[in-house]
Amino acid sequence: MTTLEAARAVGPGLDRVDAPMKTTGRAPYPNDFSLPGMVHACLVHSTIAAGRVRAIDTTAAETAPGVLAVITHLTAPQLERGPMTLLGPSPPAPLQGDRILHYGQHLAVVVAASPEQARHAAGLVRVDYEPAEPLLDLHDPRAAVVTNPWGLDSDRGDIAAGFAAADVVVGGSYTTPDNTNNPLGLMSTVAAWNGDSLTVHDSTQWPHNVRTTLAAVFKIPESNVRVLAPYVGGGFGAGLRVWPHVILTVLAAREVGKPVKLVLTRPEMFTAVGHRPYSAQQIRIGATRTGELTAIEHEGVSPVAMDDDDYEPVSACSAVSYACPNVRTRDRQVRLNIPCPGSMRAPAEGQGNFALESAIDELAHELGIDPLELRLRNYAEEHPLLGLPWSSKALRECYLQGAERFGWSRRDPRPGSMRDGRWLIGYGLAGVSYPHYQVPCQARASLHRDGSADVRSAATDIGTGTYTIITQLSAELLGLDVSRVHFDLGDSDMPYAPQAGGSGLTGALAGAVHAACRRLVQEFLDVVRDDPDSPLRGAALDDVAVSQGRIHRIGNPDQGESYTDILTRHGLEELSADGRSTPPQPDAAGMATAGAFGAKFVEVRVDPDLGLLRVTRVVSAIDGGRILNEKTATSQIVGGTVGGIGQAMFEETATDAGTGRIANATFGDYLVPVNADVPDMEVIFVGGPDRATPVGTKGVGEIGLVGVAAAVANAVHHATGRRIRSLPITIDQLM
Ligand code: MCN
Ligand code: MOS
Repeated sequence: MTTLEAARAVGPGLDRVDAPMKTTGRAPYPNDFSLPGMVHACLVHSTIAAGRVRAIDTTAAETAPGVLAVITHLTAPQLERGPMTLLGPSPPAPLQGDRILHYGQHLAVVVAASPEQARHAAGLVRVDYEPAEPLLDLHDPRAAVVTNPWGLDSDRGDIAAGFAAADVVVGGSYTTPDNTNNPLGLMSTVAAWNGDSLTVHDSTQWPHNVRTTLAAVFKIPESNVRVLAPYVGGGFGAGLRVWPHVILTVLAAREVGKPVKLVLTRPEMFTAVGHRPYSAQQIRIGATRTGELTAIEHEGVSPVAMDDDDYEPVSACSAVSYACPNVRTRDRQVRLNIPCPGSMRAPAEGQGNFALESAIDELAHELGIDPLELRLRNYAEEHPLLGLPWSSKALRECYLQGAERFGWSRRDPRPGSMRDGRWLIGYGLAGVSYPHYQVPCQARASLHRDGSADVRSAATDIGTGTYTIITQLSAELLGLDVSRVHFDLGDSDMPYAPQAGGSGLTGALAGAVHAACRRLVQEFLDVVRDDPDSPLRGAALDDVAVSQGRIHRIGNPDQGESYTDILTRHGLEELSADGRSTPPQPDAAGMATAGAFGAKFVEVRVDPDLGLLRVTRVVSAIDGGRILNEKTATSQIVGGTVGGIGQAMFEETATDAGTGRIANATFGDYLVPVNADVPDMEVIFVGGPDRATPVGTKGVGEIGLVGVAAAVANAVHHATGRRIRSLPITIDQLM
C-alpha cells in the first residue's frame, strides 16, 4: 500500500465538510424540499389493532377545500409487495384490502393543495370498523410462534454436561421494552412523476433499495426511478426499509398528476417506520469456583407483526462473546397485532447484551471475582463458533485501557460500600462483541485538469459523517488537499452503495473508494506509460506515491509530475475510474470473523430514599479498527451512549393493552435523555487496522449503544445490591 501512503488526511478530527450547508440552512433535507406545483398528502390510520374496515366514507373529505384526491383500499390499484432485500422481505404493500392488522395501519391517503387542508380533510374520513380481538400479549397462547428462520440459533458442546460441571449457576429472566427510533427529522417523501419516470426525495438510509422497490411496486424499469437523499435528519434504522408511506406518496403523485409531499407526524413515527421490539429473555450461566465458564444458555422471545418480518436474534451475542465450551442460544418470535418492528440502532445486540452482561456481573458477584477479571479469564482468543482467529480483536485492550481511564481499581466490590453523602455510588462494566457487517459497494473517482477530484457513490450520511470521512480518505489516496476533493452521495444514479446500516457503510464505501482511487492513479500511469516527457514513464502502481497533487516515484519525490501536467500535456480534461469492494469470503456457516469490540465503564449515583438514579460518568473503550475521523467517530460513540442511557433509564413505547394504541407517541410522553441526564463521557479508541479490508476499518455507528444498559444495571447493583432485570430502570425499582 506504499503507493497511497501520503499526507495523513485520514484520522484527525477534521470538521464536517457539510457543516456550513447544515448550519446555514442550505442543506436540502427531504422535509424542507419543495417543487413547483407540489401538493401535500396526509394519512388516515386505523384506530383499532385488529379487524376489518366495514365501510369508509370519504364524501366529506373529498369535498373539503383544496382536496385533490382521497385514496382508500376501495380505490387503490393493486400493488406488488416490494422485493426481498438483504435485510429480509419488504413491508406489505399498503391499501391492499380491508383487513386491519395493527393500530396505526394506513387506511387512506388524502391529497390537498396545502398540508393544513390535507390534515383537515383526513380528519373528515369516517371509518366504520368491524373490530376483532387483537393479539397483543407476547405470552398469549393463541399467538403464532415463528422459530428462527435465519438459522442463527446455535449449539456447541454439551449444555447439560456444562451445567453439571458448574460449581455456581446464575441467571434469570430479563426484559427490554419496545423502543422507538425517533430520529429528529420527521421522515418525509417528495415524489414527482414525469410520464413513466419517477423522482423521489426520501429520508432513506439506502437510496438504491428505494429505487429497486419502487420500480418493482410500480412496474417500471429501475432506470426510470431516481432517488435522492443527500441529507437525512437521522434514522437509527427507521430509514432502512421502504415503508408503506413512501409507496403511498408515489401512488398519490401518480393519481393527481402533480408532485406530492408527505411528512410523517411525530405520532406516525411511532407506528409507520418500525421500532425496536420488546424482548423477554432467559439466561443461565454456569462456572467453576475459579471463574471458568462451563455453560451459557440464552433464549429470547420478541414480537413480530402479523404480516411482516423483522428478525432479531437477541441471544446470538451469547454464542460469540466468551470462550465457553458449552453454549445454547435460541430465539423465537410471536406474531402480534402490533405496528411492524424494525431495526433500531444495534438491533438484537442492544437487547441481548443487557441479559448476557448482567448475568456475567451476577456471576462475578457470586464467585467473589472482580467482573473485569472474570471477563478476562474467559476471553475468546478465537471466534468461538468458528474456531478461527479473529480478523482483529482488541477487546482486552478495551478492558484494560478503559479500566485505567475510569479508575476501576478504586472500586470496593461490596455493594453499597461506596458513598458520597446521601448518594450511593456504583461502578458497573459491560463488554461488547459486535458483528462487523460487510456488503459490496461501488464508487467512481475523477480527477480534473485543475487538480481537483470528484468522488461519488449512492451512499447516505445520516448524521454519521460519511461526507467528511470519504473526503479525507479520497484526499489521502489521491495525494490531494481535502479542500480539492468533492465527495457526493445520496443519489441512486450514482454507483451502487449499500445502506447506512449494520455499522457497515464506512467499511464498504472505504473499500470501494480505495479501489477507485488506486485505479485512477493507475489510469494516469497508463497515460504516461510510453511518454518520453514523463518522469513517470513505465512506472508501476507499486513504484509510486502521491502527494500535493502529484504522482512521484517512491523514494524520489523529484521524479514525478502533477495530475494537471499529465492531463494538459495529453489534451485531457479529466480521467475517471470505478472501484468496487467485495466483502471477504465468509466461512461455510456464512459467518465472518470480523467484529468491533468495546468495554463500557459506568458510574452511577443512587439516592435510595427517593429512588433517584443518575449516570455520572461513562468511559467507552472501543476497537473500531482504523478510525477515519476521530471527531466524528467519537460523536458516534457519544451519540450511541446517549441512546444507551435512553434504553437503560428512559425509553419505553407504551402500548395500550386493550386496544393496541401507542399511548405515548409524542416527545412529551416518550422520554429520551436530555442534557441534564447525560454526564461527561470519555471515548478512547484502541486497536489498529483490521487486516480483512484494504482500509482497515470496522464499524462504530451502533456499538456505542451496546453495553450501556448492562453497565448501568451492574452499577446500580454495585450501588444498592439490587439486580434490576427489566428496562428501563425506573424509580419504583429502586425504592
Ligand atoms: N467512523 C470512523 N472510523 C471508522 C468507522 C466509522 O471514523 N472506522 C465514523 C465515520 O464518521 C462514519 C461513522 O463513524 O461516518 C459511522 O460509520 P459506520 O460505523 O460504518 O456506520 P454507518 O455509516 O453504516 O452508519 C449507520 C450506523 C447505524 S447502523 C445507525 S442505526 C446509526 C449510526 O450509524 N444511526 C445514526 N449512527 C447514527 N448517527 C446519527 N447522527 N444518526 C443516526 O440516525
Ligand atoms: Mo442501523 S439499526 O443498522 O440503521
